[in-house]
Amino acid sequence: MEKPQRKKRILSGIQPTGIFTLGNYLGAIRNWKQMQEDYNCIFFIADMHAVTIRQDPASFKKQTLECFALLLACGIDPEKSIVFIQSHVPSHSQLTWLLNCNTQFGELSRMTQFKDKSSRHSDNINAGLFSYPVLMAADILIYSPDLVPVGNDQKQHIELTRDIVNRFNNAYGKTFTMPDAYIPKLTARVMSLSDPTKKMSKSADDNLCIDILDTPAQIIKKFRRAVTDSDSLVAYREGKDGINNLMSIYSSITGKSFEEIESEFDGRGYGDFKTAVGEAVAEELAPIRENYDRLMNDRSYLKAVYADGAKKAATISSRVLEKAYKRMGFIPPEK
Ligand code: ATP
Ligand code: LTN
Repeated sequence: MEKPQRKKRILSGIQPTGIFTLGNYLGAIRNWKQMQEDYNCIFFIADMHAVTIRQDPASFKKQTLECFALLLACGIDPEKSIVFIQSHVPSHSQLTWLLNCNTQFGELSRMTQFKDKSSRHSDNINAGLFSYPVLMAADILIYSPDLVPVGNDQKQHIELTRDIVNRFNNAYGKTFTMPDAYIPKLTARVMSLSDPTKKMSKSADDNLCIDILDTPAQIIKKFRRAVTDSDSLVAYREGKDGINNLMSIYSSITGKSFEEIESEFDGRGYGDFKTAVGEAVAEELAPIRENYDRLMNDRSYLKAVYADGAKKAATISSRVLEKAYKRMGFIPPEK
């Protein structure tokens, strides 16, 4: 008889730096939801990553809980997946130190996210911001996942994680398994509606950013104001960044191909198209708002879910952590 294949393990995280955007949803969370059916999944709120940018303690605390509830509201199901808050599982920080000592200054200096964030926050270029990718490598490696679903912007960090695996395993013997990035094609990058050359980002100051808790009227209004080019052809072409972005969003929500969208809006101009995209997005997001309101009214349920998630995550992660300490030659504590 054939041996049943082990389900592959998936791991990913998201920062509680604001209410999730349509970019987070289409680029990440919606795919996570689907993956729960075929993989063993581990998802967490990356609160320790969020403090690499200065956070106001009261709003950070509030936002972390809101983001946790939002993950569940988007369909991440604690019966199927392990869901927790990163700072509740100390092995993440413990492994980070070991990996910090096995990562080079030069390679961290080349990270584009560091360059970008340090120029945007030049008053607070802290050591945590610099070693952000090392914490991310630790998040990944303590769970030995097969795949790490992320948007395109995180690809460089996964490549660094892979380099760390090679270096560590060569120096100390096989300790970590090699993870692979898993990047969805169509919505790897949802662009900003006010500047379609920049990615839609929850921490950017962008009044057309679509929050997944926006009301249908707010969503439609923002799409109607989306920046496009000056002709009127709904078609996916080089140089039409705004329209290309709207087409990708519409396609990923409705499942229609670019050709189908082009013929649907043939001769109808941008106004109709923008409204249609806004309506499709509003309809997709409406149930999430309802779930979210319900969950936020049940704090004790939320607490029970994150406590259970952290317990399971701690059990899995302690094995790899102990192995890493041992391989590097630390004396194990007496039990
Ligand atoms: P911040 O603005 O705080 O840097 P962010 O909005 O970029 O945050 P993250 O928490 O860094 O979001 O990312 C969570 C997940 O969402 C990641 O997998 C990331 O690649 C994905 N993601 C973020 N923005 C987009 C986007 N515009 N399009 C597609 N995927 C995205
Ligand atoms: N850095 C990621 C969030 C994140 C993550 C991770 C994603 C933190 N740790 C581990 C995948 C695996 C981001 O900003 N999107």
